[in-house]
Amino acid sequence: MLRFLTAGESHGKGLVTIIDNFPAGVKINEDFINEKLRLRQSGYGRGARQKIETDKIEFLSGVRGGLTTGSPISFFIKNKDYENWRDRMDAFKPVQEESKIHTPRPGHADFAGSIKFGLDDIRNVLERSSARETASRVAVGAVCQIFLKNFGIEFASAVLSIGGAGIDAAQISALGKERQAENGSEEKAPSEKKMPESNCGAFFSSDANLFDETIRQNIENSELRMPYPEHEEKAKAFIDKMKTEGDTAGGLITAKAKGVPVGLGSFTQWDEKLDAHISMSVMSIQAIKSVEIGAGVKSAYLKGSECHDSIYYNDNGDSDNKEQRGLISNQTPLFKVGGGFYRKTGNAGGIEGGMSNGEIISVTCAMKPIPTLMKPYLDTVDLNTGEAKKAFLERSDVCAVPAASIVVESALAFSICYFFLKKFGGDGLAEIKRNYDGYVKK
Ligand code: EPS
Repeated sequence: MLRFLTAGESHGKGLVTIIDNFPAGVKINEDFINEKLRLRQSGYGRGARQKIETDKIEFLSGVRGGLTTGSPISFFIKNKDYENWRDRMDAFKPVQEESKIHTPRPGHADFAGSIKFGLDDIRNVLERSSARETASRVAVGAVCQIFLKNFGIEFASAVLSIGGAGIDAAQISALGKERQAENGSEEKAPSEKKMPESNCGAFFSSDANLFDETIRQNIENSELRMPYPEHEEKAKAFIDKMKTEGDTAGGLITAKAKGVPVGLGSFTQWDEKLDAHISMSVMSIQAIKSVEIGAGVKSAYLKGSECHDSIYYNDNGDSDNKEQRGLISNQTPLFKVGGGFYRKTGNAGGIEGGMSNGEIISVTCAMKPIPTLMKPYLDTVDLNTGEAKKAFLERSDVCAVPAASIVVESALAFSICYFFLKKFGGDGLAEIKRNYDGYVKK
């Protein structure tokens, strides 16, 4: 079973990660991993900390001569900022009373974490609960992506909106109104607001094909990792406004996987379901508050006849559309299992009955605004005295939604890799390739 563990504090020496049960013989591309780490550090609205750090992976074990050995992979990502925190983060120096924090920030792990562990300094909680840990997860996801590339599986992610600026939320309310009108409970919504019939996204999502070259370039060139440049200005203006006001911004993120063969995950047990695993991977990312697969919440508003993705078959296997939908990878001419079968819509998000169905896997999630604010807006209480206080102010980001999109993509890659290895087994790449070929080829 593929698994990983992370350790490390935000202002400690660095992050340590162990990946266990990763197959041997996989060629590791350090540049690919470091590029993902760089992307996670970037984005409009990031704070001063990212000017200090230049995250780079340092393998400690499990990779030799550029190839994985099958032994546990461990790696280190250094915190350069540790130099500025040496005294406060030292393993043995006594913690100064006056440096201790007793006022939990609402929305952070501070409150429950301090009470749960019986800690009299919130720093012990915030250091570990910090989203700094996501650097580890991005590196894990990048290693998984490197492996899955051998089977033509690709990943993409984007930011759909920030503070409501971006993909229009009116779509869903219009659909809801239309349904109410049909039920006789409300006036009919204007017809121009009707939802598109086929929709590959969730609640607020769009049909954006993140694997389309133009969209891919747009995301790459966007400081917010947004697929449509016209949304960027409004979103940036919102971030600027939040910065001026000492406030923070959240947003919506989507991540997709293309080329995933039919049958990853299983319908046979609740904890074997691919969508359940993806949801846990994504929901466990700091500040994520919702996870949707495919049409997600929107499914509640669709009729059965509109919601489910009809099944089609094309015998010759080389239809243009099939390439687009990810049924055929560059390396595998035709997936016999799932191969000629295709859908025209993606409301299931590529998962039915907890299993991949050969379509693009699509996940959308909401990130809340970061709970560390630059102005004392939020009320809190001193944990020692019960006294009413304002939440403490600490350097942070105004918006980390673009960074989080890379983390979500990585979380998705881990879940897909987990089930891929479960299905195709094997300790080394060559063995896994044989298993895979036996399943997908004629
Ligand atoms: C974070 C607060 C900020 C972020 C940090 C997460 O750090 P600092 O307190 O040093 O300014 O920059 O994220 C990272 C360091 C990172 O690499 O993503 C928090 O409180 O969660």
